[in-house]
Amino acid sequence: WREELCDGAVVLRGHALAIEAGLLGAIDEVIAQAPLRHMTTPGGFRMSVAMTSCGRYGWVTDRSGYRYDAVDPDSGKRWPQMPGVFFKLAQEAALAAGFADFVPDACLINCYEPGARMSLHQDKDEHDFRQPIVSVSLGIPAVFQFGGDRREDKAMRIPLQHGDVVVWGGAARLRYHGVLALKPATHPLLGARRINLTFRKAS
Ligand code: MD5
Ligand code: FE
Repeated sequence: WREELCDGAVVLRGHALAIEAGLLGAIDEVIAQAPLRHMTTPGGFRMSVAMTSCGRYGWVTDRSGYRYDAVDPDSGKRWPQMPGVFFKLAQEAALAAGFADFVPDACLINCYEPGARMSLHQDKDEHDFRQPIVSVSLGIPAVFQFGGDRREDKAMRIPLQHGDVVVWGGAARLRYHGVLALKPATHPLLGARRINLTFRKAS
Protein backbone atom coordinates (compact mmCIF):
# COMPACT_ATOMS: atom_id res chain seq x y z
CA TRP A 1 0.00 0.00 0.00
CA ARG A 2 1.79 3.07 -1.26
CA GLU A 3 1.01 6.79 -0.81
CA GLU A 4 3.05 9.54 -2.44
CA LEU A 5 3.02 12.65 -0.20
CA CYS A 6 4.90 14.79 -2.69
CA ASP A 7 7.65 14.33 -5.25
CA GLY A 8 10.20 12.14 -3.43
CA ALA A 9 8.22 11.26 -0.28
CA VAL A 10 6.58 7.84 -0.33
CA VAL A 11 4.70 6.11 2.51
CA LEU A 12 4.82 2.30 2.35
CA ARG A 13 2.01 1.31 4.72
CA GLY A 14 2.73 -1.80 6.78
CA HIS A 15 5.89 -2.51 4.86
CA ALA A 16 7.85 -3.66 7.95
CA LEU A 17 5.13 -5.91 9.39
CA ALA A 18 6.40 -9.09 7.78
CA ILE A 19 9.76 -8.75 9.58
CA GLU A 20 8.62 -7.15 12.85
CA ALA A 21 10.00 -9.95 15.04
CA GLY A 22 13.43 -9.70 13.43
CA LEU A 23 13.46 -5.93 13.79
CA LEU A 24 12.43 -6.01 17.46
CA GLY A 25 15.07 -8.62 18.28
CA ALA A 26 17.75 -6.57 16.54
CA ILE A 27 16.63 -3.39 18.34
CA ASP A 28 17.04 -5.17 21.70
CA GLU A 29 20.55 -6.25 20.75
CA VAL A 30 21.58 -2.73 19.75
CA ILE A 31 20.10 -1.19 22.89
CA ALA A 32 21.91 -3.76 25.08
CA GLN A 33 25.23 -2.47 23.68
CA ALA A 34 24.37 1.21 23.32
CA PRO A 35 21.55 2.11 25.72
CA LEU A 36 18.87 4.66 24.87
CA ARG A 37 19.59 8.05 26.42
CA HIS A 38 18.04 11.51 26.55
CA MET A 39 20.57 13.84 24.97
CA THR A 40 20.88 17.60 25.45
CA THR A 41 20.32 20.12 22.68
CA PRO A 42 22.89 22.84 22.00
CA GLY A 43 20.46 25.22 23.72
CA GLY A 44 20.58 23.14 26.90
CA PHE A 45 17.23 21.32 26.70
CA ARG A 46 16.83 17.63 27.47
CA MET A 47 15.21 15.88 24.50
CA SER A 48 11.94 14.09 25.37
CA VAL A 49 12.84 11.40 22.79
CA ALA A 50 15.43 8.85 23.98
CA MET A 51 17.97 7.90 21.31
CA THR A 52 20.79 5.58 20.38
CA SER A 53 22.45 4.57 17.12
CA CYS A 54 23.99 1.72 15.20
CA GLY A 55 26.10 1.60 12.08
CA ARG A 56 29.36 3.37 11.26
CA TYR A 57 28.05 6.73 12.49
CA GLY A 58 25.67 7.79 15.22
CA TRP A 59 23.83 11.08 15.53
CA VAL A 60 24.61 12.91 18.75
CA THR A 61 23.78 16.24 20.32
CA ASP A 62 25.24 18.01 23.33
CA ARG A 63 26.00 21.57 24.41
CA SER A 64 28.60 21.85 21.64
CA GLY A 65 26.17 21.07 18.78
CA TYR A 66 24.74 18.32 16.58
CA ARG A 67 27.00 15.93 14.71
CA TYR A 68 27.58 12.42 13.42
CA ASP A 69 30.23 10.62 15.44
CA ALA A 70 31.81 7.18 14.93
CA VAL A 71 32.11 6.87 18.72
CA ASP A 72 29.30 6.62 21.29
CA PRO A 73 30.12 9.41 23.75
CA ASP A 74 28.56 7.42 26.64
CA SER A 75 30.78 4.34 26.18
CA GLY A 76 33.77 5.73 24.30
CA LYS A 77 33.40 2.79 21.88
CA ARG A 78 32.15 2.49 18.32
CA TRP A 79 28.41 2.14 17.82
CA PRO A 80 27.03 -1.42 17.41
CA GLN A 81 27.07 -2.74 13.86
CA MET A 82 23.95 -2.15 11.81
CA PRO A 83 21.98 -5.42 11.91
CA GLY A 84 21.56 -7.07 8.50
CA VAL A 85 17.77 -7.04 8.85
CA PHE A 86 17.89 -3.22 9.26
CA PHE A 87 20.18 -2.66 6.29
CA LYS A 88 18.16 -4.90 4.00
CA LEU A 89 14.86 -3.23 4.88
CA ALA A 90 16.27 0.27 4.37
CA GLN A 91 17.87 -0.57 1.05
CA GLU A 92 14.82 -2.39 -0.28
CA ALA A 93 12.40 0.39 0.81
CA ALA A 94 14.60 3.03 -0.83
CA LEU A 95 14.65 1.01 -4.04
CA ALA A 96 10.84 0.66 -3.93
CA ALA A 97 10.63 4.47 -3.76
CA GLY A 98 12.99 4.89 -6.71
CA PHE A 99 16.34 5.32 -4.94
CA ALA A 100 18.70 2.61 -6.16
CA ASP A 101 21.97 1.85 -4.35
CA PHE A 102 21.08 3.41 -1.00
CA VAL A 103 23.89 2.39 1.36
CA PRO A 104 23.02 3.74 4.83
CA ASP A 105 25.93 4.15 7.23
CA ALA A 106 23.90 5.53 10.15
CA CYS A 107 20.76 4.30 11.88
CA LEU A 108 19.29 6.51 14.59
CA ILE A 109 16.87 4.76 16.96
CA ASN A 110 14.32 7.19 18.43
CA CYS A 111 12.19 6.02 21.36
CA TYR A 112 9.05 8.01 22.21
CA GLU A 113 6.95 7.46 25.32
CA PRO A 114 3.52 9.12 25.66
CA GLY A 115 4.06 12.90 25.86
CA ALA A 116 7.37 12.80 23.97
CA ARG A 117 7.54 14.91 20.82
CA MET A 118 9.94 16.24 18.23
CA SER A 119 9.59 19.88 17.25
CA LEU A 120 9.80 21.08 13.65
CA HIS A 121 13.30 20.83 12.22
CA GLN A 122 15.20 20.00 9.05
CA ASP A 123 17.66 17.10 8.76
CA LYS A 124 20.78 18.91 7.58
CA ASP A 125 23.69 17.17 9.30
CA GLU A 126 24.32 14.79 6.39
CA HIS A 127 26.73 15.55 3.55
CA ASP A 128 24.75 14.56 0.45
CA PHE A 129 21.11 15.66 0.32
CA ARG A 130 20.58 13.64 -2.86
CA GLN A 131 20.59 10.58 -0.58
CA PRO A 132 17.16 9.76 0.88
CA ILE A 133 16.28 9.04 4.50
CA VAL A 134 14.25 5.92 5.27
CA SER A 135 12.15 5.91 8.45
CA VAL A 136 10.43 2.90 10.04
CA SER A 137 7.66 3.35 12.63
CA LEU A 138 7.09 0.66 15.27
CA GLY A 139 4.88 0.53 18.37
CA ILE A 140 2.20 3.04 19.35
CA PRO A 141 0.91 5.46 16.70
CA ALA A 142 2.15 9.00 16.15
CA VAL A 143 1.07 12.01 14.15
CA PHE A 144 3.83 13.18 11.88
CA GLN A 145 4.04 16.84 10.83
CA PHE A 146 5.17 17.26 7.25
CA GLY A 147 5.88 20.93 6.61
CA GLY A 148 7.39 22.95 3.82
CA ASP A 149 10.73 24.48 2.98
CA ARG A 150 10.26 27.21 5.59
CA ARG A 151 9.46 26.76 9.27
CA GLU A 152 6.35 28.98 8.89
CA ASP A 153 4.85 26.83 6.10
CA LYS A 154 1.69 25.02 7.08
CA ALA A 155 2.33 21.39 7.97
CA MET A 156 0.29 18.36 6.86
CA ARG A 157 -0.52 15.83 9.58
CA ILE A 158 0.21 12.24 8.68
CA PRO A 159 -0.70 9.41 11.05
CA LEU A 160 2.05 6.78 11.24
CA GLN A 161 1.41 3.31 12.59
CA HIS A 162 3.34 0.19 13.54
CA GLY A 163 5.02 -1.19 10.43
CA ASP A 164 4.80 1.93 8.27
CA VAL A 165 7.94 2.84 6.31
CA VAL A 166 8.51 6.27 4.77
CA VAL A 167 11.17 7.21 2.24
CA TRP A 168 12.08 10.91 2.26
CA GLY A 169 14.06 11.99 -0.75
CA GLY A 170 14.15 14.41 -3.63
CA ALA A 171 12.11 17.55 -3.01
CA ALA A 172 11.08 16.24 0.45
CA ARG A 173 14.56 15.74 1.77
CA LEU A 174 14.92 19.18 3.36
CA ARG A 175 11.31 19.84 4.34
CA TYR A 176 10.57 20.87 7.91
CA HIS A 177 9.05 18.05 9.92
CA GLY A 178 8.27 16.93 13.45
CA VAL A 179 6.22 14.56 15.59
CA LEU A 180 3.30 15.72 17.77
CA ALA A 181 3.29 14.68 21.44
CA LEU A 182 2.30 11.03 21.58
CA LYS A 183 -1.01 10.14 23.18
CA PRO A 184 -1.08 7.44 25.87
CA ALA A 185 -1.45 4.02 24.21
CA THR A 186 -0.09 0.50 24.48
CA HIS A 187 1.20 -1.73 21.72
CA PRO A 188 1.06 -5.51 22.20
CA LEU A 189 4.77 -5.98 21.40
CA LEU A 190 6.34 -2.67 22.42
CA GLY A 191 4.17 -1.49 25.33
CA ALA A 192 3.76 2.28 25.75
CA ARG A 193 6.51 3.18 23.29
CA ARG A 194 7.02 4.23 19.70
CA ILE A 195 10.35 3.32 18.16
CA ASN A 196 11.38 5.00 14.93
CA LEU A 197 14.41 3.83 12.98
CA THR A 198 15.91 6.41 10.62
CA PHE A 199 18.45 5.28 8.08
CA ARG A 200 20.81 7.77 6.56
CA LYS A 201 23.98 8.09 4.59
CA ALA A 202 25.79 10.50 6.90
CA SER A 203 29.19 10.65 5.16
C1 MD5 B 1 10.63 10.25 13.62
N1 MD5 B 1 12.67 11.34 13.02
O1 MD5 B 1 9.48 9.88 13.38
C2 MD5 B 1 11.35 11.03 12.55
C3 MD5 B 1 11.40 10.22 11.30
C4 MD5 B 1 14.69 12.62 13.12
C5 MD5 B 1 13.27 12.50 12.73
O2 MD5 B 1 12.73 13.43 12.16
O3 MD5 B 1 15.33 13.58 12.67
O4 MD5 B 1 15.17 11.74 13.85
S1 MD5 B 1 12.51 10.83 9.98
C6 MD5 B 1 11.51 11.99 9.15
C7 MD5 B 1 12.08 12.84 8.02
C8 MD5 B 1 13.39 12.82 7.64
C9 MD5 B 1 13.82 13.62 6.58
C10 MD5 B 1 12.94 14.46 5.89
C11 MD5 B 1 11.63 14.45 6.29
C12 MD5 B 1 11.19 13.65 7.34
N2 MD5 B 1 10.70 15.27 5.63
O5 MD5 B 1 10.99 15.81 4.57
O6 MD5 B 1 9.58 15.44 6.17
O7 MD5 B 1 11.21 10.00 14.69
FE1 FE C 1 14.22 14.73 11.30
